[in-house]
Amino acid sequence: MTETIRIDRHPTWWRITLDRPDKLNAVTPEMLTALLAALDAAAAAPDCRALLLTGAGRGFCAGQELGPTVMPGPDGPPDLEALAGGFHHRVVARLRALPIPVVCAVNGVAAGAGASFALAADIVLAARSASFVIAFARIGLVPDSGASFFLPRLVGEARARAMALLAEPVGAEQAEAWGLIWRAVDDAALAAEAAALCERLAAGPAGAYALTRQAFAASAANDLAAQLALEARLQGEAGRGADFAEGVRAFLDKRPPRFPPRGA
Ligand code: T3D
Repeated sequence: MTETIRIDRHPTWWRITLDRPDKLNAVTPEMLTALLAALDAAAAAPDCRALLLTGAGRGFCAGQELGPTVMPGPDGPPDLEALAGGFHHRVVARLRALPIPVVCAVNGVAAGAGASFALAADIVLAARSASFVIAFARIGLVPDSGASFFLPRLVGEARARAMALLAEPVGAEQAEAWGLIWRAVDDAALAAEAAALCERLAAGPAGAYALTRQAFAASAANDLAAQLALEARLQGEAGRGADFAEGVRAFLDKRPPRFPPRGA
């Protein structure tokens, strides 16, 4: 079987690279199956305290492969509901449910579901030459893989709707200015900056990070009262955790904290 993703296991964090560079890493069911398995493995590996998602070659990910999977067959048109639900949307849900921080290094164009995958990360860095194309309308589809969820929350309705309806590329610097991503960086610096970010996150409070992700996940649906109640519950849990004990001890000792392993 052709490898469609690469996994680099660093001592405290993993990098997953989408690896079909000749097709700008357009995704296939085979590739998304491999990606789902890699995400599960990262979630289960206690040493993996941060995850980096990036692409090989000059693109990050050109979305669904426009090929046999989405062409009409002898039985009629493709079942895109099943394709989205069975693959793309499971990836987005899994990325959001991971107990570790996710960094995305967008090394080139991120189009369609590729843009959605990037926006599902906690922290998105992009090379200055990279762009985001909400490409679905170009081929007569609707934004999916979370695009219609992430975009209005990140950049507001006006920009989200124009991005989806016009499907024009938005460059990395514009994306940063709009709040679509965390930061645009020089192309040559992207890999090193993303690695440094993962090293830093991997040295952070893993338990508190997992709870923080839970808080953000819930905030999209909660009103303020519900979110305050959730924060109180999560803070109670954090307060009983080893991260907090070490964080306070380190502060009082005037030294950097040495946070315990995941799950401690
Ligand atoms: O059920 C469901 O959920 C359905 C799935 C929906 C999710 C989606 O993602 S729908 C959106 C699918 N993606 C697209 O529509 C984007 C298609 N690609 C493009 O528009 C352009 O390639 C880009 C804007 C991304 C980049 O343009 P450019 O000029 O830099 O590169 P290029 O020359 O167009 O592409 C380079 C190669 O990659 C080329 O192959 P070749 O001719 O050199 O052999 C091109 O065909 C290939 N490629 C790019 N994107 C795809 C692709 N091949 C298959 N599928 C692609 N999506």
